[in-house]
Amino acid sequence: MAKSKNSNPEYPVGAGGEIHQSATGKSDTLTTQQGVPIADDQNSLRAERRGPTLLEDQVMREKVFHFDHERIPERVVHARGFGAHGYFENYESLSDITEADIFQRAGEQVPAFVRFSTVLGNKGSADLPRDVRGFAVKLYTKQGNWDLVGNNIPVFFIQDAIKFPDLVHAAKQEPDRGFPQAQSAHDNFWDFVTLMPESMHMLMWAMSDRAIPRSFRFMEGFGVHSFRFINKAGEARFVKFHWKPALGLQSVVWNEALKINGADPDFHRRDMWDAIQRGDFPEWELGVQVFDDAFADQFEFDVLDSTKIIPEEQIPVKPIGKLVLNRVVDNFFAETEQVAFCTQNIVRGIDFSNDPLLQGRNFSYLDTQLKRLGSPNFTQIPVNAPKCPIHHFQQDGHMAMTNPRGRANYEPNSWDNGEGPRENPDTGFRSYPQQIEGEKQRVRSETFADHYSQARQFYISQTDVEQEHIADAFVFELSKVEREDIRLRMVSHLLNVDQDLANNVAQGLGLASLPEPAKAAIPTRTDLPASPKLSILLNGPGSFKGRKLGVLVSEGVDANLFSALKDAAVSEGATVAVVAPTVGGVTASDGTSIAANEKVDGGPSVLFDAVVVLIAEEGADKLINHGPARDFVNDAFAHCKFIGYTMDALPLFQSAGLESKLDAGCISIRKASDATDFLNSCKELRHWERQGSVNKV
Ligand code: HDD
Repeated sequence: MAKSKNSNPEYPVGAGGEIHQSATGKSDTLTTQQGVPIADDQNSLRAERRGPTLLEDQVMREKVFHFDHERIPERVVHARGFGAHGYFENYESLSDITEADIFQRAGEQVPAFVRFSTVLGNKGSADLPRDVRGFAVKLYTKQGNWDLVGNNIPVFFIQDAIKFPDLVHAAKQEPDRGFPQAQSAHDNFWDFVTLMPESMHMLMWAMSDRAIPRSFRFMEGFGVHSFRFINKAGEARFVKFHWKPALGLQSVVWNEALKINGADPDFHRRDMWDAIQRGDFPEWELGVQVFDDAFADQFEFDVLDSTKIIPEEQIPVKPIGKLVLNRVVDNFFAETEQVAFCTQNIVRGIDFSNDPLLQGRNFSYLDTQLKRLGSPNFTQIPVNAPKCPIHHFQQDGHMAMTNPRGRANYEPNSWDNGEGPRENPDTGFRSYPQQIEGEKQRVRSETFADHYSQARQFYISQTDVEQEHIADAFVFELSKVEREDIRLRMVSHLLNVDQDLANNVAQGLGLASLPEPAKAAIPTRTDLPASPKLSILLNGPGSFKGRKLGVLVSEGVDANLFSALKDAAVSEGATVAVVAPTVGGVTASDGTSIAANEKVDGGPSVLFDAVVVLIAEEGADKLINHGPARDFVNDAFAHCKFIGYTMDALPLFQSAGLESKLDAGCISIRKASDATDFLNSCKELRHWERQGSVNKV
């Protein structure tokens, strides 16, 4: 009797990415999609040497037909993204709190695929606008795929999914003109959010340095919502998920972000690609905040409200495993573009909470995948296919690749003697049987009504430097807003967050006077203590590992100093990029050639975490009055970077107007041991003491 089942087959050669590759490495003959060898791929078929092209030309028609259909709709949000493969490794059994298979055994690994993204920009936009970053993780567990579709910010703009289309419409390009794209600095965005006070907490995060990360490798990730963990005994607890980067958190400064977008619009994806290719595998720890209903009931805010966090000081984050990204994709479209995350993809031992944002997402993601990928069979695309056995009776539809054999395509049936796939209450997914009673109603719970207290808590948890960045970001964005009433409305909200912040923003906007504070449904609580874990700078890694040192060299550069610097950087786990007057590189003092990675105007200092200006007398002339070289040091200085320099570089600092300003973050490098001292200083990442003395950037 035929068994009726789908069983996750190995994808057949030809359906995946292997069509052009010869197993033997020798060149294969070019063929059509039908496998017909092609004799001439340069010329279409025509009647007579200079006559019209023939409709009959099946080779050209097939090629152009395929080309015409190469694009699928880009994601309506998070269109620009970058994915990579890796694995998740579980630290210890969590069987006491969840029966999710992935968390049962210490040291066990499951494959993972992660896609990072910006939210607002279209697919071809730059990597470094001020924006939230998506952090979507697909874990191919033995009990099915679990997608944790999060962001690098633990809260969200809205509380109810019904407002998501409004939020996204307001934030993306304005509908009449089609711009600005990839940024929130425009009227519609600020109009909407200032009319939605629930977005205040998220706005504080979005205006903080979190929204301009140095790279994906230096970001936290958050599941945002409260989920449920359920153990074998059926006991449920709430859980919030956190990803903590092994290399620590780091962001750029705003003026730097603006320049990076021009110098290298692919800054983040290149960084990820390069790190994985050189074996420096990006790593995060998965941490959980687990709490019971009793905690939820007495917590100051509603744990179902996605505009709120639970401070780590209140419920510590317990590390439970690590995520390592160790393989770039073979094909961007096949994997990164076609990967389909769905918040509804959870596994036994995990359940949703009643967060109305999450509940709405569960509808939206499945729906959007059908639109984007065009078929309910998108789970058969290799990157989306589970890596555990699958058995079901769903079949047919566009692009069905794995229709089962046999006669039975329904259940129950008598064709398989009861051996075909059947439900199993012992191992099957189960929902937490939460008691629900009450009236069906379209309301927002009053427990969601405090919109300012955690916004204030976030702000007071930041260092002075970070607070200044937040104020500057509000000023920048609101200065792009044409309508003054919208600017005023934002300041009226800020007055409910922090008076100094409101004053600073009002001053930055040149407002003649402060508006009245916005009417608050619930007055701001001032008793919530600062949560130091919310600051990036208070939690620095104390390491330069994974960072990039840019070394500007001239002809005749001191070979010893250069190799001392390189050695010091490498022993810190950093990489070095050589920037030279020409991409041909330079000849060092000992006659050896030093290859360049960048010509100076293609490798501005914004691309590096710290810089060294290793100029020798011989080659100084070429750089001292060279605009891009001046910008190199000027920007590094203005962005509070650590700068190493040789004495022969001083005329360049002079020509950049910096000679008299050199401070403790500018370190002279005369002998090899200075290189080590310099790299030690770089562990601080930025010389923030300088921020007050440089022009605002
Ligand atoms: Fe969403 C994509 C994260 C709210 C509807 N979302 C998307 C992606 C991420 C998030 C990371 C990109 C996935 C990928 O790389 O392919 N979204 C979030 C977070 C939210 C959130 C953290 C709030 C906590 N999203 C949200 C709501 C809705 C959506 C409330 C709809 C009601 N999101 C979508 C979507 C997208 C999406 C339209 C676009 C492309 C896709 O799903 O696959 O369905």
